[in-house]
Amino acid sequence: MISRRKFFSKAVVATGAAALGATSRSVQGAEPAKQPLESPAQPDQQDYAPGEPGKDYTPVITPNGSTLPYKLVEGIKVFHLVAEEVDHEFAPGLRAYCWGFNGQVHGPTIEAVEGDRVRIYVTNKLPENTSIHWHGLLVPSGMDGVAGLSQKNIGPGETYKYEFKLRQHGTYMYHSHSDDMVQIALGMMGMFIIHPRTPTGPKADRDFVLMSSEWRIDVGTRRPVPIEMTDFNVLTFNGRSFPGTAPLVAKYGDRVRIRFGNLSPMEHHPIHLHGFYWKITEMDGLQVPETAQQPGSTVLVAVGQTRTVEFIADNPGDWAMHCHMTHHTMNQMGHKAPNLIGVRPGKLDKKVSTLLPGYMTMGESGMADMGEMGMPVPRNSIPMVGAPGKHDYIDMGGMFTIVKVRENLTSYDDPGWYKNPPGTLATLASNDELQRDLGQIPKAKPMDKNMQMDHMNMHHG
Ligand SMILES: [Cu+2]
Repeated sequence: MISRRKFFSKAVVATGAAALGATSRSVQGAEPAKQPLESPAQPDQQDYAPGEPGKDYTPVITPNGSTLPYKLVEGIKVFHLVAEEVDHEFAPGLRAYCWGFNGQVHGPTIEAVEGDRVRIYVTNKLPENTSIHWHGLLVPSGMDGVAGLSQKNIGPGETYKYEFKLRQHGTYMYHSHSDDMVQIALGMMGMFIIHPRTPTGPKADRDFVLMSSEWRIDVGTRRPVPIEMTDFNVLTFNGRSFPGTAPLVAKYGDRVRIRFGNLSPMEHHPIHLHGFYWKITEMDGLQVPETAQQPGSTVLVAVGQTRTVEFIADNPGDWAMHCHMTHHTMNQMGHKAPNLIGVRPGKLDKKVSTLLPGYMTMGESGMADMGEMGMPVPRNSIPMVGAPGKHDYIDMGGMFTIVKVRENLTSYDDPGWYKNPPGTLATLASNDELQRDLGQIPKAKPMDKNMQMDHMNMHHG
């Protein structure tokens, strides 16, 4: 950070001076510093040439999204966000009228360089007031975007102008800060990436941006419910639910950076990656010193937080990356169904079907096959839907995507499914192998529904 660096160096000098005088002063007690500390919120006077993509930074990749273009006007980067209703597809089969920016849900990623001066016009095409907050950015108070507190509301049809200098670098966000509950539930948010003016550390070969959110969209309807507090049924990365999420493709050996942001209305998301360990290099946009970077394969991204991770793609394959809350890797489902695991439906289906043609008791032996059965679903809904995978049906949805790492890639287009080298794929065990290694062939009669009931009774009685 440009001005923070200055701030810290002066702070060190001040602390050193205080330490020298400490012996005499400690008797009388510490005196407050008389010289005001330089605040990082003071404007940085130094001028920088506008950072250029490809020269000053490698642009980020927003899967299923885009980067907001800018225009240079007298050395200032000029952006234009248009807040508007968008007919948005979450995954094939589910569309809803959301609120986003420039025809997209979420809004396009804003990308710039530390030291750049940006001017951002916000046009409001919504039927109500709005305003935009630059989440994590150090801006003058009047540019902070909290309607009523920092500025007037942007009325329907109006265009407001924000302008400030970027005096930090890292992963940030922007979102509506007027009628927040409604506008965030309807999707009014995006990522704001600021590249360092003087990069340090290894350069990322693949630099991805993933924003998490959650929605309540009742089956068969086309409007997210903004008053929902707990029962979200559509979970998204960059506004898309699996199988609508684009894979993150990397070459073997690439340094991969993923910048997670979470502006879900209510919930935190522990994002887990299979096949690799990463290090958390940034928290809320601030660089973590290398010696303090936490290693792991799951990162909790709380509402309002950003977390940036980096890893080397040294493990070829198709790797799941998803929120580890199991209800967050499901698509639309109600949570008011009775627990039918182990229940004997007996003749129930037949009896009910005389009243409700096509009725079927669901869930008595698990719920994994509901998507695969291709059961007729209400129009415009993706209840329990996953997608066909290479080996079988993938019965996950929601906040789920695939990291695809390949040797000998010629482009970063989706390379299709991974071809498992011989001997590296779990397969059905042969009788010879079982006899050799276990000394027996396990009796593998699946649990009968009636047996399952008796089994449960045995445990409880
Ligand atoms: Cu989650």
